Order: sequence, then structure tokens, then C-alpha cells
Amino acid sequence: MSDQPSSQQPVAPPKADTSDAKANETSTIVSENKTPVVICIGMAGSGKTTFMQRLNSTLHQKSTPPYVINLDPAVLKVPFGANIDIRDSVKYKKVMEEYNLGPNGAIVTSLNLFSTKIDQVINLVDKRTSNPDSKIGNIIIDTPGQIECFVWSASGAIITEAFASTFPTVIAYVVDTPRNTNPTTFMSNMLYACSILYKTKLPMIVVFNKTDVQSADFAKEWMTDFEAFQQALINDRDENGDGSGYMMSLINSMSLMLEEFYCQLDVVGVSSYTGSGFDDFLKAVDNKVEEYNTYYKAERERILKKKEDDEKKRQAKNLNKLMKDMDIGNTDADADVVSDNDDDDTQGEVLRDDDEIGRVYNFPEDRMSELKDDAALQQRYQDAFEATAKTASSTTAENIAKYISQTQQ
Ligand SMILES: Nc1nc2c(ncn2[C@@H]2O[C@H](COP(=O)(O)OP(=O)(O)O)[C@@H](O)[C@H]2O)c(=O)[nH]1
Ligand SMILES: [Mg+2]
Repeated sequence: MSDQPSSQQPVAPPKADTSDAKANETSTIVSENKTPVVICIGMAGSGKTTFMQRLNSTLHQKSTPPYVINLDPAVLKVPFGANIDIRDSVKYKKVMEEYNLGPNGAIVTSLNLFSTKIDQVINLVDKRTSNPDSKIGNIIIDTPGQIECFVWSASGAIITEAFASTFPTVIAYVVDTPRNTNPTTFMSNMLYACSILYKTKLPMIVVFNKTDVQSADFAKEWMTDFEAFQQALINDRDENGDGSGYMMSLINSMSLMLEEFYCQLDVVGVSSYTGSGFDDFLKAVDNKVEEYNTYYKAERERILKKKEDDEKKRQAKNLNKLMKDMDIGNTDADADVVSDNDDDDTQGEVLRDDDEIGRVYNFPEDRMSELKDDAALQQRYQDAFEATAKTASSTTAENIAKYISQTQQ
């Protein structure tokens, strides 16, 4: 992981444009001094990396340089100066060889390895961005080319969650506009965006990229005027001769759901090549950050609290069950041992071979007196459980850390 000094970034003009300074001030107030995070997600080839590159240079021009994070382990060249790059901590090729994986498996495994250090990453980013001297306006994150590697992997969820619980976080869903002029393709893409919105529960901006090739007006129209979209479907069906009517009935039954989904989104058209539309995008980010603070934040806190309470209840229930299973209250009774051994004389005890190496048993001779005190025993189980649970997870973490440091050599 590298944390490059900002001097390596392109030099920013000395004075900030006042309108942008004002826009930035708004987001700082509503975000309670935490820097907003923009996570770029989108289908492979939609232009996420190019969009990040343009966003990076636009923000530098406005004297509010972003803090840039690359989470794509498979990319050969990153066209922007990344402050944190997953490729510094995880070697994608080595992961492929070592674990005998294909490209997507290796991306997911690299993300898994990276996510074990996510608390360190969050601390580092928080320290850098909360420094009062820092002029950092946004934290921007690029994700792997293949959308599902990030969106549907456990580590993708962990990483997103880690950022979203520390900073006001917005998803920029990047769409390849020229490839989505077909209404069926368009709808599939929007359904994917919809599933991400409901999965992450974060505010979303749909970014129609590559508007230098194809204007995004048609998409905006389809998203606001349902009849126009239906007409486009009918035209497409007539042109392509698909008379099954399946698509039409699917669309009709989904129209309400899609309307509900669209009204939660901000939509912008940009060209990462020419830089057009980026001011609109930055305004949309401010808008969504405000939404995050007024609505999503409270909702997230409620969910986290509920999760915590549920976990406590579950632990208490497990402990009770354990106590019950062990039949602690009835210490005088012989333990019932389910065994294949029919020899009743031994009562389940395995007799020692004569030539077996002598073992030393260190148990105290009589533990019955301790067993009488249920409360004390319960406490001891609890303590032992906590102690071992901690050791196990930190050992795993250490092993993974060891692996990562080996691969770095
Ligand atoms: N015409 C045009 N092409 C673009 C634009 N943004 C990206 N591309 C091209 O789209 C392709 C995929 O871009 P890339 O950023 O690697 O996509 P990613 O897989 O989503 O990161 C590349 O060939 C880019 O040059 C744009 O705004 N206009
Ligand atoms: Mg990319």
C-alpha cells in the first residue's frame, strides 16, 4: 500500500473558483467534516477507470484534489496517481499461480486479502482526510473491471460497508451509453443498478458515460416518461421480429417498481474523453451526500444497532443452549455416552494399550465441587469462549498478513 504525497499529483492552480469552494463548503457542513466517498461501479468497459481519471483531473483543477483509491488488482496501468493501490499490497499474478485460480477467482481472492486490512486502510484515509490543512474534497474509488467480482463478493460488501460506516458514501453507477441504446439492454442494465442500490442501501448517481459518442437524452427520456420507453420497446420488437410478447408483459409488470427506483436516482450524462458534464456530476454528489446525511445515515445506524442487539441475543441463546446440553444442573448423574462399544464394563472408556507411551494427565482429581457453582462456571465458559475466539481470529489475520508480506517481497 502506498500513500503518495500530494506533491506527486498534478499541480493544481493556486486559486479555487468561488462557486466550487461554496459547493465544497456545503458538502463539508452536511457531512459533519467527513470527506465524501464516491465508489465507481459499472459493467466491464463502461469507462470507470477513464471516468476516475477525468474526475481526478477535474477536481485538481478546482483545487480540491481527491484522495484516490484503486481496488482493481488486475489492471496493468492506472492512469491516475493513486494514493492507495490494491496492487501494492496484493500481487494478482501470484494469487493466480499460488491458488491455481482463473482471472475472476484471483480478483475475488485479492479483494479478500485486501479486505482483511480494511480497518488499517480506513484509519489511514480518515487520518489523511481529516487533517485540517488538507484540501481533499472527495475520496474516489475505482473497482475491478468485472462488476460482479466487487458487487457480489463478501469482500466487496465488507469494503463498501467499511467506507459507508465511516464516511458519507455515494455510488456512481457508470453506464456505457452507446451500448445501451437498445431498450432491452438498457432495462437489464437498470435492473442491475437497481439490485446494487437495494443491496448496498447507498445513494446512487447513474452516470451515462461516453456522451461524446452518443447523447444520453434518450436514456433520460426513458427514465422519466414510461410511455416513451414502452414505445421504444414496441419499435424494437417490430424491427427485430420478436413476437413473443414476453418482454412487454415483463416490462408492464415492472413499470411501477422501475418508476420507484428511478425517482431515487440522480442522472447525469458525461464524457470522460471531453470532460463535459463533470460539473453536473459534482453537483449530484453534493446532493447525494446531503441525502446520505439526512436519510441513509439514520437508517444505517438503525440497522447496525439492530445487528448488534441480535448478535448479543444470539450469543446469550447459544450459551444457554450449551449449558443445557451439558446438563450442568444435574452433576450427579452419569453422562450418557452414545457409543458403538457394547462392553458395559468399560463404560465408554477406551483401555490403554500396554505399549502405548505413557501420557500425563494434568486434570485436578476432583472438579465436582467447581461444577456445583453454575454462575461461576457460566462465567468461566464465557471468559474462555472470548479468549479463544480472539486468538483464533487474530491467528488467521496474522497468517494472512504474513502471506501478504511474503508476496510483497
Ligand atoms: N468515446 C469514449 N470512450 C470512452 C470514454 N470513457 C472510456 N472510454 C473507452 O472505453 C473503454 C473502457 O474504458 P475503461 O475506463 O478501461 O473501462 P472500465 O473497465 O470500466 O474501467 C476504453 O477503451 C476507453 O478508452 C468516453 O467518455 N468516451
Ligand atoms: Mg477499470
